Amino acid sequence: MNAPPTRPEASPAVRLKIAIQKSGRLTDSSLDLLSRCGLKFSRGKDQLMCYGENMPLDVLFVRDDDIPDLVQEDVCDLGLVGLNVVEEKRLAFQARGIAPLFEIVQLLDFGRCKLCIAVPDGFEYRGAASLAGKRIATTYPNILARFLAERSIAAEVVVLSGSVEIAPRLGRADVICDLVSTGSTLAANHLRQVETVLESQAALIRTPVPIAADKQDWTRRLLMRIDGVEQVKGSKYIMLHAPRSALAAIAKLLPGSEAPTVIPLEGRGDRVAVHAVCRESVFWELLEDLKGAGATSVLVLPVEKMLA
Ligand code: PRT
Ligand code: ZN
Repeated sequence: MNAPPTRPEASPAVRLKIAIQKSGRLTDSSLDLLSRCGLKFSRGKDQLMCYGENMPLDVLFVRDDDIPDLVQEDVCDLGLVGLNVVEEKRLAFQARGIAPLFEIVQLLDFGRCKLCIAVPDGFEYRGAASLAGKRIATTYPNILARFLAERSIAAEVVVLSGSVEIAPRLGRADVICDLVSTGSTLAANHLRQVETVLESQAALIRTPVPIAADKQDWTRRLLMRIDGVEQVKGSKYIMLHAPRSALAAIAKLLPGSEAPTVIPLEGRGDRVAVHAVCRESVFWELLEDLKGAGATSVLVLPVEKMLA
């Protein structure tokens, strides 16, 4: 059992608040990101808020749809949420004449999916014009309305709160507009994807209102750490030995690396050690190519943190 949370010294007013999804597809990756930023906190099972033990940062666990509103209302300074939710909320606020008070700081490397239009097997689809006059079920009415308006298509948007994929079978809609990742839900419901309305992934959002002066230092530090964690995702540190004459060929092979570090090897004037951070995946084929170019003792290590 987790120990009860203790509130660290800073007063509530100077503690940063970040909202993340309580329980869902974004939860584990959001918690992983925060812990890789160095945050330590204990989370009870049904707790809605956890106090950071080593930073003046508190985490609010909420439904993902509420995250932009919490930033809008200044309850939270930051949030981790899907672009699909951010965009839908932004358009909804705009439609009501309210200025959205949340902005994207950076996209994050998780929660990837697409908001797609899918039609039942057998539906004759000849481009977006085929949607004219149809009933389209979705939980994203504002994003869908923008897609239709941009193409001057008049269709009926049927707003559902869930189980969108069964709407055509129930006779509630002709086609659907829903999130897709692997596509297996569409296939299981005899639907096929015909349009991508929005490409989505998780995003870090913040209020555009200047954050209180006494919170700014930690905001800056946290945003820098999040950026540092995101930058090293997938990055590898490669170390190898090589003949000096093969350096140019080896540098060319190292994917997405900045100028590698070259270190002379003691007592071996003709050979050097090469160290490089590669920002792309490192496959076995690359190691074989490096070996072919003259490299030996090739080591590939994960990169845990990086501060540019
Ligand atoms: O309770 P709460 O409101 O917080 O959760 P939720 O049910 O609204 O959200 P959740 O946990 O399902 O998704 C949270 C976020 O994850 C979404 O807003 C997206 O940004 C992102 N995401 C990534 C997805 C998917 N992939 C996804 N596949 N969200 C939903 N789905 C659903 C989709 O709606 C469909 O029902 O998964 C099904 C399709 O999946 P595939 O793999 O069969 O294509
Ligand atoms: Zn939700």
